[in-house]
Amino acid sequence: MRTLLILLLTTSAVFAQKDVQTITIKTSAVCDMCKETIEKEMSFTKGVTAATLDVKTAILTVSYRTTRTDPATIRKAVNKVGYDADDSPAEPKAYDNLHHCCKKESH
Ligand SMILES: [Cu+2]
Repeated sequence: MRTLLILLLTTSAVFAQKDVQTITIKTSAVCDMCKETIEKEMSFTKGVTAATLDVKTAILTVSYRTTRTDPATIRKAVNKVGYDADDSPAEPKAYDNLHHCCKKESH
């Protein structure tokens, strides 16, 4: 009986992990402020379980629940705060509102 219970718990843990995917997205972030903006937005994005942006490479690593969201939606969320995400361009209005040091043209 006990063995069965452990087996059941182990199986559900595997299923839970299967549900989570990790992707990397190339963004147009340039500084720590961008990092903060994007990571904060990711923390509010439905289905995202973890997000880290590497400022040096501008690569955002996102873990998300496949049952709740998808890469296209995550890229859109990045675009919404003013940054490019892979081939998906930043929303012009959001980009205009970025701090001048966060604009890719200033670098
Ligand atoms: Cu910035």
